[in-house]
Amino acid sequence: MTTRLTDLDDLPANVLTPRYDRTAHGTGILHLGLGAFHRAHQAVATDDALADAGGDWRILGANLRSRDVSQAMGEQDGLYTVLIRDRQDQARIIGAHSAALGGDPAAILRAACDPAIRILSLTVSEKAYGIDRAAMDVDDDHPAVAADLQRPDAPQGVLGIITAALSKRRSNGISPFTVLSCDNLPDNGPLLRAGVLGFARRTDKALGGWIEDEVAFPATMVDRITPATTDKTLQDVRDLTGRDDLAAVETEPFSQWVIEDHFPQGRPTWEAGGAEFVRDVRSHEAMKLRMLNGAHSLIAYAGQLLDLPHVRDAVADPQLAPLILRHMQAAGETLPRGAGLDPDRYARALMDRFANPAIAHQTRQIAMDGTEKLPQRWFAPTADTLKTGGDTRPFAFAVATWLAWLAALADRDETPNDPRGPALLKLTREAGGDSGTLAGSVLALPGLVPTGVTGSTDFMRTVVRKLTEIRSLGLREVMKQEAVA
Ligand code: CS2
Repeated sequence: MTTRLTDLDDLPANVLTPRYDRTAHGTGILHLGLGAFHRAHQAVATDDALADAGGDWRILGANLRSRDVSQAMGEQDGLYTVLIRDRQDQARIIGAHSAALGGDPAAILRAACDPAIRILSLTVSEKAYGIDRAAMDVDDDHPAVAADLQRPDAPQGVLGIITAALSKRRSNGISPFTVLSCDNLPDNGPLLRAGVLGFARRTDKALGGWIEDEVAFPATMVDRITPATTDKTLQDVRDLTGRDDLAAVETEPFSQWVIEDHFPQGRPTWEAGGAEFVRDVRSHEAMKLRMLNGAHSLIAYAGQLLDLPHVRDAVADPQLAPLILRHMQAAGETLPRGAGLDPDRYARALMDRFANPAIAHQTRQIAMDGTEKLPQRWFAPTADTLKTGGDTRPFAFAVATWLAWLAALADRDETPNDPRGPALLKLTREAGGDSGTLAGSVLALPGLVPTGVTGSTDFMRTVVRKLTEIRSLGLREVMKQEAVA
């Protein structure tokens, strides 16, 4: 029987372990969203920073609802393995977490009021924020926001907890923490700031003013492909480390973190883990969201329609691969010039990363939450392309794959895994087989597509034509035509 990972004693020599004395460092970060991505990304950079320059920067990891990971990490003294998938897998044990909380919002709020916490970072996924992005304000209809506005002193959601903690710190004369969103949202810092300010102003006007003056919300671009942990991850970790690890994650070798350098309460030396500190992350973020994530979403829906389970299968498909590249190029055209970006080189690097044979990244996983992801991945670059009179066909094709996937799910009576899933299913059913109605109604969902895009008859016509063709001829046939178009 294998023993559980609970300490760093007698691990095989080729397993990397923390290069610092864990007990010598206090906790300075509260992280919300203890998912695989956080464990494979920010926590690794923090582990490097602790080894590099020390400091009281260990992480208290927290999940708002689920208890599984926090329990597993609790049983493992906060330790877990990152399995870096490459030609040869490498196991690295991360020691950056001092403790983990799960499913206990009151305990999370208490922790957030602790003066030792100087950074509150987040990877909670796009849908958890509850921010109306068009209005740059809190979304009063978001379930967690609505509940927390009723009971602001017993918050359950992201905005409620951050605001309540800042309020307590203010009344107790404690400096605020820096709020660091690490989710794939455009302008994630300013966006979260707008959400917190909106929430605070609804409960306490003076608090809103204080947050506006005192609290930093640096923006970030985060990147590391991190497929969901599977039984194979756990088995491979067991084989490499000789330990059972219920919090193990697997990821690719590449990692990138670009951060706006605005941390009034200090920060770890994350540059030791490869982070780049810049004055403005927006161009990096646009490149990543539109090219990597944009192509990912195309791969997800096309892959689901073509029965390609993994990203690597999609880039190995001779008809789909050129369309993925075409999509990246079209997205690249929308990026600011003179910002030092090299979209062509980035596209080639992405194709290599996507092809990594050791990474089994499921198209099904990426297909989730389309209504939350597609505005920044597809619709913003479409709007920009329309403004400059560029070629929007790659985006229209991508949108048609999404709609065709929704139609395929409706045929099987399946609700899409999306916060607006029930509405999407209803609209798809109501449209019956009519592609025009389907495109018209889904793309008119509030806040999804800029009016400049839905208002373009040319773009909408192309979407409807592609959708009709995909439904009548099948995506494979349409891809052949697209390749020569
Ligand atoms: C993916 C991202 O699931 C998805 O939507 O596009 O999680 C992607 O793998 C990461 O952003 C890569 O950094």
